[in-house]
Amino acid sequence: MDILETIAAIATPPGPSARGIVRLSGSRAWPIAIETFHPDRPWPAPRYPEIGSGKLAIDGLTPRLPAMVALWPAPRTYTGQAIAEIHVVGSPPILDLLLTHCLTRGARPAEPGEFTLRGFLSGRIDLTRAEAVLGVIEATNASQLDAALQQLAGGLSGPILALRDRILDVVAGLEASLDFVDEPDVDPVERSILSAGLDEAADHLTDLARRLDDRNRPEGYPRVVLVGPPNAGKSRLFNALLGRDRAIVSPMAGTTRDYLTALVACDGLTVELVDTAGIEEAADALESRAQEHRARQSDRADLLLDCWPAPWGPRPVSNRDGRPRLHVETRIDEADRRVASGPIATSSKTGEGLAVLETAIAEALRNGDSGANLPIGTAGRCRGSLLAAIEALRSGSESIQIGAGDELIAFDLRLAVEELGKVVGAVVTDDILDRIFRRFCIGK
Ligand SMILES: Nc1nc2c(ncn2[C@@H]2O[C@H](COP(=O)(O)OP(=O)(O)OP(=O)(O)O)[C@@H](O)[C@H]2O)c(=O)[nH]1
Ligand SMILES: [Mg+2]
Repeated sequence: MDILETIAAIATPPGPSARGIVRLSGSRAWPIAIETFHPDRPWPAPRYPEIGSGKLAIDGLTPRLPAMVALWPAPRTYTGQAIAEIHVVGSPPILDLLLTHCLTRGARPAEPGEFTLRGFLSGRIDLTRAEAVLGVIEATNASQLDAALQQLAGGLSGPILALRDRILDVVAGLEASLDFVDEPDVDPVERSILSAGLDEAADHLTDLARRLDDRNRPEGYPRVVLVGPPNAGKSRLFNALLGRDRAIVSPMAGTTRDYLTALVACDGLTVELVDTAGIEEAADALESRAQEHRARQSDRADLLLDCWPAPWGPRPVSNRDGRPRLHVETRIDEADRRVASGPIATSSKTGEGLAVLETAIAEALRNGDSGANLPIGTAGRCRGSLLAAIEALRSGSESIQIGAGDELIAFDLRLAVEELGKVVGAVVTDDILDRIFRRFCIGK
């Protein structure tokens, strides 16, 4: 891939739309774009970002369609190179003609993510921001979009870069003292301060890694898991929230054995709803498998819906494990009288309370640690590096405490610096580049 070649791509999504855009980046971007249209007014190539309007003038297209050309000079652009955009009516055959026109005049088709890759290679954006761009494009709900936008604004790379800088300073200090063999190693007071600092940094990163773990699911939706005793009406509630009969419902206790998942929209938030087996003592191997499934699902839940049927009377006090949960009263149409306060009261038969439940789910998830959200791609890529950095920092701190020599400490810290560098993209391997940019769409 030669990044000095001029590239072109249709930058708007496939299919007809009100407006379509062909984007070009590289030294020939401006001349090629200017050639595609007759400006309404004489238009000398500008030195500042500028937009000109006119009529499209390309081979094979007789009607003179209105077009707009926008030009941005290098280097303060998304790619760091000269960029041009041609805006026309978003008709796929016209966009194809326009792109072909650009390709016959010296541009080549852009690879997926190549615009963003150029931005990264020219130092305009760091890797976590490139991923944030991807996160914005791929966001399927408001909270994912928030996370991506926050990262785009430097949410993740800022603090890690600062931490990495501080460790680099320490390494530089240690290595400088290595050059003076006569001088003693760092004195004991300084050592204990240093060791505490490293531990603190490791704690901070551990917290970050934990939050990454929470976010690192391929599908990326918050998981809402139905739990409760057998016959509580979990499966029927699952169906009711889903709007169709997926799960088997029966008056027999222990109906659900496997767990079922489905995507459900709750108040504008897409969640993965999970139906599980009722909580009970397992009498045989099959039941104990069902309980294992249930336990694993509730361990991975972002929110538990703890179901208890209203006709059964007051709910026994359950021991709380600190997980976010909503108490849901079920089957209230069968109860003689409504429980006065507390849980959300629902009936899957009449539909009562379902809207309230949906709003409560969305609210609980939105109030959860939203600040900790990270785009999913970043989470997956960074996890290994963060764990390696944490280990290196802890080992560095230990070396200090047992009075190891400066070289050893410096070695650990260098390792931490390198791993943190991978997270923010200061140290980049081909493997990382490939993993990130392969997921982009063409034109971005
Ligand atoms: N009247 C009424 N019956 C309900 C309601 N919800 C569930 N039921 C009935 O209660 C029984 C048990 O419902 P399920 O949804 O299978 O219960 P479950 O919690 O999934 O039970 P297990 O899978 O065995 O753990 C079935 O006969 C349902 O028809 C409700 O809101 N109103
Ligand atoms: Mg069930």
